[in-house]
Amino acid sequence: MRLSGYFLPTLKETPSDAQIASHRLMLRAGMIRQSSAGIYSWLPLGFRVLKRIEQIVREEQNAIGCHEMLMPTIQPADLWRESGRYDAYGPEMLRISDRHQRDMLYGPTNEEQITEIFRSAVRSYRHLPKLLYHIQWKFRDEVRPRFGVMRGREFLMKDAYSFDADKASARRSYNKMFVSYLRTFERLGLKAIPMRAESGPIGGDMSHEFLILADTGESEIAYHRDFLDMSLAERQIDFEGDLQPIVDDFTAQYAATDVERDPEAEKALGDALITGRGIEVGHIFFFGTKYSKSMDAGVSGPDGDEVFVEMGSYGIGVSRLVGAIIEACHDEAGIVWPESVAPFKVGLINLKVDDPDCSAACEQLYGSLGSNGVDVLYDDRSERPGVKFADMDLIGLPWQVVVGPRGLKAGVVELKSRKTGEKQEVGLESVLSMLST
Ligand code: 5CA
Repeated sequence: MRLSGYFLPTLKETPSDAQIASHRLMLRAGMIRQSSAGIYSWLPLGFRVLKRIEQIVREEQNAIGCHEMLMPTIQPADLWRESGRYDAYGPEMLRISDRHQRDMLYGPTNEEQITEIFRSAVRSYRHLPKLLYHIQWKFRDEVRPRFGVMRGREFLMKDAYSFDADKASARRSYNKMFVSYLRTFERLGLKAIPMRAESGPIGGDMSHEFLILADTGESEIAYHRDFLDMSLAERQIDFEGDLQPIVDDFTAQYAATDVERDPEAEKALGDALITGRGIEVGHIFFFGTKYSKSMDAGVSGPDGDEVFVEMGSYGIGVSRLVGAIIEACHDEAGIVWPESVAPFKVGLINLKVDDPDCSAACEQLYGSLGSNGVDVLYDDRSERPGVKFADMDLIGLPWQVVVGPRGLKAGVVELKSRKTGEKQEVGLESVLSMLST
């Protein structure tokens, strides 16, 4: 992408209404624009990151045999009357009526809708288990939308739903999702800790939240320090095998949020206890037959008797993750994207666009990196070097390649890692091979 023709409206001033770093940086880096409280437009740079995150989430859902579909944003109120949640949900639900005065709503989540689809299509335990998901916009009329996309009113969620014939099988579905979440967050470059959580308006008796550590997080958390060194790392995972040992590993130690915290258990931990704040990036629930009973979603069991299906639901805050990753990955100069979600891998800076040698070298690098499948943002604007450096640091691409007349005479360009700040002079050929891996 050539920056001269791109739409990247960066801001020099720090927006005064943005209270936390990620919100400020997303506005300054030209990633989002507010439309109204808690509702945002995604500009090209922000949209690229959103899509990268969405894709990682998608790949990890597909890897456990969860099938992607797409349900609408607008749902009929009658479905929610069946489960009893139309009244229970309260003012967070955006209620609308159509031209025939039919009550509709903008979905805050999709348990009712997926249960309706399931009950009309699956009649026998032989077709279970089933795992389905979609990545779709939600609306919750939050009392206090704040921190940009972190607590929006309109936000993008991946929500998955599991259907099983009995509790043991439902536990296997829950475990698949649990381990898949660990993998997803690791791929996103985040340290996410699974914590015992409250199930709130979704309901149910087993629930874990996945939180990343950040001082600006909205949840108060307490956990055993062992979590800091835990990861799946290179562990080979067989999703069709027994995942309970992995789930046990990650739930053996104390970790809880807000009301689930247990003062006794915390006292016993002594020095091993860490308390702080975190951002909830995922939440999984097992709620058994709560919706299948109220909505009459049954299948015939092995002995011919009708059984209500055991269900769970599993959310990831895709748009919240954009902010959460920035909270975890930034410095005073701007964002520092993990490579897995960066909008472009490389920022190519032409220090002197009116110098034919500089431009020729940049064009050549831009072309060859592109043909090697590397995403490059090429700063071909006629701006001062200081402006170019500052913008490139602000938008946080993992690698910067700086091409200037002096270096070129010696056949070298400068390669800078945004994360470490380390700079090295490298030949044109080697920079190509170094960045093409
Ligand atoms: N139906 C269940 C799971 S599919 C559900 O709705 N769970 S939830 O309420 O916990 O939301 C799932 C995830 O969406 C949360 O973990 C959080 O990361 C994200 N989320 C929730 N509310 C907001 C919001 N107002 N703004 C941005 N992200 C949000």
